[in-house]
Amino acid sequence: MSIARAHSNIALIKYWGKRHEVLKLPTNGSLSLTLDALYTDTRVSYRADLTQDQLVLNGAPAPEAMRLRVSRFLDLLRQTHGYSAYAEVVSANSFPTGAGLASSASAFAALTLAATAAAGLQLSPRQLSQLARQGSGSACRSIFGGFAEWLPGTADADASSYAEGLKTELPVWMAVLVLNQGHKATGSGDGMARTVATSPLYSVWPATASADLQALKAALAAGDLAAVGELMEHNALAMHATALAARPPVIYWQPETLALIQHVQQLRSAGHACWFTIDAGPNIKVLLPAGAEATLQALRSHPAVQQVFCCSTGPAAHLNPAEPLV
Ligand code: 2P0
Repeated sequence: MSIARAHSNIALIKYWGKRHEVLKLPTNGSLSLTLDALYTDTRVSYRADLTQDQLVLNGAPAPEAMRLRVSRFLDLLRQTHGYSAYAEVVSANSFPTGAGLASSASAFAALTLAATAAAGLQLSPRQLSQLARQGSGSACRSIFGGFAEWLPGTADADASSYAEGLKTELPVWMAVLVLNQGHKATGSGDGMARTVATSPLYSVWPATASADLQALKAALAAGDLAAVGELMEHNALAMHATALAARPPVIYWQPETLALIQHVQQLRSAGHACWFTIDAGPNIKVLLPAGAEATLQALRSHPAVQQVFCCSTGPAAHLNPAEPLV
C-alpha cells in the first residue's frame, strides 16, 4: 500500500492540442507553476481478491467513466511493468469538488506515484512524468514542484515527452478566483481536440506558443515578473482565440470572466502588479508578487468572486504526505 500527494499546477504557457491522442503527446511545449494549497492524496493497494479496479473519490464510489479512465491507466502500468493485480484506489482533493477546480493534473500525478510505489517500483521523476502524461497530459508537470516545463518531444516517441523542474525561483502567489457560474464547460480534452480539428486559427498556435515559451523562460531567468505576467496573459488569450474560432465554438468564458479580466486590468492601471490566466473553464487565476496582501484583497472584493484560493509555490509529488486525506 502506498499513499502519494501531488499538487495541481496552472499553466503560464498553455498545453493546447495533441499530436497523438492515445499517448497524449502535445503539439507544443508548456510551462506551469505547481500550487501548494490545491492537491490530491491517493492511496493504492493491490489486492488479490479484486476482480476489477476500484475507485473511491472524496469518500464515495467514483462515477463509472472515471473508474474506467483510472483502470485503463493502471492497465498501462501493469503492461509496462509486468504485474497483474487489480487495485483499490482511494483519492481525495484538498479543494471542494464542483467549484470548477477538479484537476486531472494532481489526480494522475498522485495516482502514478502511488500506483508505482505500491507495485514496489522506484521510478525517476522523469519516468513518473512520462507515465503521468499518459493519464492526463498536464499531470506530467505536477510531478515537479515550482515552475515546470513540459517538453513536447519528437515524432511519436513516448519516451521523448516529459516535464522537467526549472531552477528558477520567483516569489509569487497565484490567486485562484472561483466565479459565480451557471454552466458546465466543455472538457479540456474535447475542447482542444475540436480546436485542432476545426479552428482556422489553430495553425498559428504552435509557433505562437513556442515563441511565448522561450520569452517567458528568459523573463523567469531574469526575475522579471512584469514580463512573465504579460506573456502569460498573452498566451492565455491566444489559446482562447483559437478555441473561439472552432466549429462549433469552444467558449469557456462567462460574463463574470470578462468582468474579472477588466478588474485585473483596472487594478494594474491603479498600480497593482497582477496578471490573469484562464484555463478550460470560467475561473480566473491571477499571478501576483508573494505577500501582496492589498492586491489580494482588491481581487477578492469583486462581487463576482465566490471563493479565493491563494496559493504559493507548491512542492513536487511525494509519498507519505503529512496528515493524508485518505
Ligand atoms: C494547461 N489545460 O496547459 C491547459 C490549458 C487546459 C487549458 O492541460 O486531455 O486535462 O487529459 O491531456 O491535461 C487540461 O488538459 O487534458 C490542460 P488531457 P488535461 O494546463
